[in-house]
Amino acid sequence: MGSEPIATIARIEMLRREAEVALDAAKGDAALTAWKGEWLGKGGRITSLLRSVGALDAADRPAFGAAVNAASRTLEAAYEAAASSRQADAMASALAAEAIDVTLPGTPPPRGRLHPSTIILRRMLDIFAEMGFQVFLSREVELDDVNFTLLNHPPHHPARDMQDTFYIAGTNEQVLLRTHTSPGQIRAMGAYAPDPIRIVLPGMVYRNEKITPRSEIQFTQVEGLAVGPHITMANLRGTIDGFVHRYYGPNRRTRFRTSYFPFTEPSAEVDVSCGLCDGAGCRLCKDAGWLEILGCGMVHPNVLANGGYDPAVVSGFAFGLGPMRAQMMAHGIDDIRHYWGNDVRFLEQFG
Ligand code: FA5
Repeated sequence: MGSEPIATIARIEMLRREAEVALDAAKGDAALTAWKGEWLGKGGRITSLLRSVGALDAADRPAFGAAVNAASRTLEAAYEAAASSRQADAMASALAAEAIDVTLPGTPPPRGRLHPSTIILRRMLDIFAEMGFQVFLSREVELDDVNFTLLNHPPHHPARDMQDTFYIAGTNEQVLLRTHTSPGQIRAMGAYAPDPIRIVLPGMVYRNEKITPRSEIQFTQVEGLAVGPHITMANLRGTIDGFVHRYYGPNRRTRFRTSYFPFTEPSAEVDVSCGLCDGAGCRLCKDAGWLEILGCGMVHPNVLANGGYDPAVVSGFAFGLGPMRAQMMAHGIDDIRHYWGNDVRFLEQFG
């Protein structure tokens, strides 16, 4: 009778060793879970040994039970050790796989830049600042009176048709989007009179006209205005030449052609010699040898009076430039619609 439990206890030992060998071979979470079910689960091979305890002599039962429990605890501990080493391995390989090298250069986000129309405006303002002109900002939504009447366009005067106008609805055509920066002359005179003025006035203007490769309905202008005693056409010419030589280069020539603007008398349009052919005629200047860059003139006495000055005491000159057209010439931009087209392939080429 005494030999049976010993043989049975030896069997427990054998099973335990078999289980340990199987545990060694169990690689990965699924194999470990399967091992636990096979050996230590409810119907597992070690656990079910306890069921055979009833077949033993009562005297042998405690030793047998204790041996099964001891084997079970040993295997449980071995399992825990294997499972936690498996977890540590999994963690280590996950960390290795997801490791980030913080010393690698990052992917830079695309940088914003100034719009070409802003770049050219600022460049021109820099030049005029160098020549002693201050910047004066005026409103884009204007009174018809200031945009036209005070600039010497009487009501119904045909000169009003030179600039097609966007009126603000419901204002009986009394309020509009300024068609040029010249109404800023009236605003500046109102702010400065009777003191002398030397300003440039940049900004957006609007015209209700057909959009073509050369003409937009929204574009920028830079207005210049000087008012004071003894200001002459020679001062205007010197200022324009000073600007042209700084902006286009010292070898470029200017040409004044008589013109008409209601708010200047006399009036002129200024051409600059073509930078590509130097006056000989080419594709850029359409064989003219010259490129038109601005309108200008001596401020009309009526306008000086409307601005609060005495035209018997002071005189003035004014000019109006189109920076976008100047930039188009300089960069060979063949279509003004690129400016507001929002195509980054165009915009990225500037700045
Ligand atoms: C004027 O607007 C006058 N106020 C200029 C002026 C000021 C004259 C002070 C005398 C004294 P004009 O309509 O020519 O003039 O426009 C001036 C410049 O704006 C043009 O030389 C051109 O470069 C630009 N421009 C005119 N119309 C357009 C347009 N539709 N699209 C883009 N640029 C334009």
